[in-house]
Amino acid sequence: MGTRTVLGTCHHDCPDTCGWVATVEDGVAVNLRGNPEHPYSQGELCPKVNRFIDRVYSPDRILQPLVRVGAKGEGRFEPVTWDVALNRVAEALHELIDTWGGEAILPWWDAGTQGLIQMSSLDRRFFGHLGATQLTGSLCGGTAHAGAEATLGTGLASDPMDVRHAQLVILWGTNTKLTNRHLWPFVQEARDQGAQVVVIDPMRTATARAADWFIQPLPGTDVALMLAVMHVLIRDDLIDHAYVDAYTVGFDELAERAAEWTPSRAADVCGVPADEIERLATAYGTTRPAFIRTLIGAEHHENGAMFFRTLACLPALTGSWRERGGGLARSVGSWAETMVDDSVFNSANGAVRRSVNMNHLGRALSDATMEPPVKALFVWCGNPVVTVPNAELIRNGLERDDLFTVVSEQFLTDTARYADVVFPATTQLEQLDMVPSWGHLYLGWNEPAIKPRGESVPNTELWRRLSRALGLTDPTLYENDNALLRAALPSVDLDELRTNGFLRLDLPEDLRPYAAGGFGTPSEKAELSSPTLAAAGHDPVPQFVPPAESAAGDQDLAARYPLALLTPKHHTRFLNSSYTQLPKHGPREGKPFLEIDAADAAARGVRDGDRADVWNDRARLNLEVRISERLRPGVVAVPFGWWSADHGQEATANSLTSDTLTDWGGGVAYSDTLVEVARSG
Ligand SMILES: Nc1nc2c(c(=O)[nH]1)N[C@H]1C(S)=C(S)[C@@H](COP(=O)(O)OP(=O)(O)OC[C@H]3O[C@@H](n4cnc5c(=O)[nH]c(N)nc54)[C@H](O)[C@@H]3O)O[C@H]1N2
Ligand SMILES: Nc1nc2c(c(=O)[nH]1)N[C@H]1C(S)=C(S)[C@@H](COP(=O)(O)OP(=O)(O)OC[C@H]3O[C@@H](n4cnc5c(=O)[nH]c(N)nc54)[C@H](O)[C@@H]3O)O[C@H]1N2
Ligand code: SF4
Ligand SMILES: [Mo]
Repeated sequence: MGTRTVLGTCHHDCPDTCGWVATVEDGVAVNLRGNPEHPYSQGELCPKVNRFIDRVYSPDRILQPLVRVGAKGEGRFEPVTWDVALNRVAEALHELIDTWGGEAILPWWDAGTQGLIQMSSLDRRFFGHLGATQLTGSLCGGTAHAGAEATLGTGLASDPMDVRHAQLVILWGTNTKLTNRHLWPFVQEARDQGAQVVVIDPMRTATARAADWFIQPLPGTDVALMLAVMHVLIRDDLIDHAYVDAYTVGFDELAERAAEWTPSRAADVCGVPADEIERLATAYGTTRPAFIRTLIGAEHHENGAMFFRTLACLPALTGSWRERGGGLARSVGSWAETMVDDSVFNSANGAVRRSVNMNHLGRALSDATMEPPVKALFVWCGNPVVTVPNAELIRNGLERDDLFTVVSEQFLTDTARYADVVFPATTQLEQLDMVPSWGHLYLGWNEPAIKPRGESVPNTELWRRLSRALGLTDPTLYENDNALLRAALPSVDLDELRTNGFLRLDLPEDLRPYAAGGFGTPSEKAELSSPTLAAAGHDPVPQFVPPAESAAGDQDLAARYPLALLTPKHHTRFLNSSYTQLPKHGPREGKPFLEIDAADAAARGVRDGDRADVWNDRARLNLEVRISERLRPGVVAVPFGWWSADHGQEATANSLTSDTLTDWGGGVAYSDTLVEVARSG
C-alpha cells in the first residue's frame, strides 16, 4: 500500500472550512496538515484539528453498535452486532408507528459535520417516509440570516476576504481571533495598510485585546447603539444621498426613528458613553472604505434578528456597499447555495407534518399535551444535552422510560449516554463529502483517507441500513454517496473539485453585490422600512426592544437575578462541545469556571479562586471563580463546551440558559439569561 496523500476538507461547524492533506501509510492516517494551496486557510489548521488524528484513533471511539444496559444517563452499554441493533430499532419503530403514528418520531441533528451529505441528506427521505415530526429552527445562523434578509431580501452580503481592502474594520459581535481565525490575516493585511480595527462586544475577548478600539455595550443592547450611530450620520449629513435615493426605501421613516435615538439616550441603554457613540458614527461616516464584519454570536438574543436587520441598514446609509472593502460581511452560506442544491434530498412526502423547533427539544420531550407525544428520538451530529439551552429540561425528557432514543456518534457524549441504541459514526477521514463554507467562497472536497474504523459507518449508510431493516422499498432511500453529491451539485465539475480539493464558487472576483442596488427584496432596494416585516407583525423600522429576560425587560426577575450571564465559546481547543474529552485537548483548557468583575465579586464576598454557586430558576452550578477585567459590572460569564464529567456535576452552562426564541428566524436567546451568584463552602 505504501504512503499516499489524500485531499480533504475540515467538516467542523466553523466558518473557516480549511482544506487539508492527510498522509496515509499502509492504510493508517499518520499526518494531517493544512493544504498550502488553499487560498483562504493557506496551509494552516487550528489547535483543535492539528490533533484530529488523536480523535480518529482515540481509544474512546465508539466502534460497534451499543445497546444500553444501565439506567438512562449512566453510560453503561454493551456492544452488539449491527443486525441486533438495527432489528431493535426497526421493532421499536414499527410498534410505535402502529400505536401513535409517524409523528411520534422526532429526528434532531445539528452541524457536527457540515458536510453536505453526512449532515443531512437521506435522513430527510427516511424520516419523510415514516411521516416523522419535522425539525425546524436553528441553533446557529437562522436568526442572523432572517435579520439580514429583512433588509437585503436574501442572506447575500460582502465577501469576508475583501476586508483586506478596508480602511476601517468594525468587528461587531464576532470573536475573529478565536472563532474565525483564518480571517485574521486578512484583517491584519488591512491594518498594515493603515486600517483601524474596532471591536464591539460585551466581553473583552482576545480579538478585542488585539484591536485598536474596543467598545463594550451591555449584552443585547446593540440596536440602540446602531440607532444612535444612524442619528449622528443623519444629523451630520454623512449620508450618501445618491445611494439612498436610488437604492433604498423607507429613509424618511428610519430618519424619524433615529431622531429619537440621541447618543445620550442610547448611552443609558447600552452603557457606551455618548461621546464614544459620536466618535464611532463619525469614523463610520467619514472613513472609506468601511467594512463591517459580523457572524453569529449577537443573534442569540430575543432581539437577535433585529440586530442583523438594523446592522444591514448601515452600509446603505453611507453608500458603503459601493466600495471594495466596504459593505457588510456575514455568513456566506447563502452564496454557496447559489451552486449547491440540497433540496434534492427533500422527502417525496409532501404531506404537512407536525414540526418542532430544535431549540425546544426539552419542551417537546416533556410536553404531555403533545398529540402524539414524542416516543422516539434520533440524534446525530449534535450533543444537545450540552449545547442546547435550558438543558435540564432535555435531560428530564431523555430520562423518560417510555422514550426510545437512538444516537449516532463517534464518542459517548452526555447525550449518547441516554440512548437506548448507539450507532458508531465515522469521522471526516473515513467518509466522502463536499463541504460548503459559510466563511469563504470555496467549496471543499473530502475524499475518504482511510477505511472506516471498526464497524463505524457514515450517516448516509446508517439511513440506508435503517431503511432496509424497516423493509422500505423506495429506491431513493438507497442512493449512494456519489449519486447524492452529483444530484446536489449539478453545475460543479466534480472531477476538477476532487482533483483540486477546493473550487471557488462561480462568482466575480470583485463581488460587491449591491454596488448598484440589486437587492433581493420585493422593492429590489434595501428596505430601511420593510413592508414584509410589517405584514409579519413586526416593527417595519429598526427599533430597540429590550429582551424580556434582562434588567430592562423584567424588573422583578432582575431583582432576584441581577447578573446577566454570557456562556461564550472560549477555547482554542474546543469546537462547541467537541474535543473536551480528549487528553491533549480538554485538560489543557483547564476546568469550568465563572468569570466575574471585581465589583460584583466584592459585593458578594467572593474572591478569586473561591467556589461559588451560580443559579436561576432553571438550574444551579457550582464553579471556581475567576475575577476578570473582561466584563462590565453586572455581566458574568460561564464558557460553554465542557461535559458533565468536567463539571463534576450533571449541570453545565446551558442548564442555566434561556430557551426563549428570537424575535424571528427560529433561533434561541441563550445570551439573555439572568442569574445570581453567591460564595459556597
Ligand atoms: N475555537 C472555536 N472556534 C469556533 C467555535 C468554537 O466552539 N470554538 N464555534 C464555531 C461556531 S459553531 C460558530 S457559530 C462560530 C461563531 O463565531 P462568532 O459569532 O464570532 O462567535 P461567538 O463567540 O458565538 O460570538 C461572538 C461574540 O459575540 C459576542 N456577543 C454576545 N452577545 C452580544 C451582543 O449582544 N452584542 C455584541 N456586540 N456582541 C455580542 C460574544 O461576547 C462573542 O465574543 O464560531 C465557530 N468557531
Ligand atoms: N451556551 C451556549 N450554547 C451554545 C453556543 C454558545 O456559544 N453558548 N453555541 C451554539 C452554536 S453556534 C452551535 S453551532 C451549537 C453546536 O452544538 P452541537 O452541534 O451540538 O455541537 P457539538 O458539541 O460540536 O456536537 C457535535 C457532535 O457531532 C458529532 N459528529 C461530528 N461529526 C459527525 C458525523 O459525521 N456523524 C455523526 N453521527 N456525528 C458526528 C461529534 O462527535 C459531536 O459530538 O451550540 C450552540 N450552543
Ligand atoms: S475547526 Fe475551523 S479552523 Fe480548525 S481546521 Fe476546521 S475549519 Fe479550520
Ligand atoms: Mo454555530
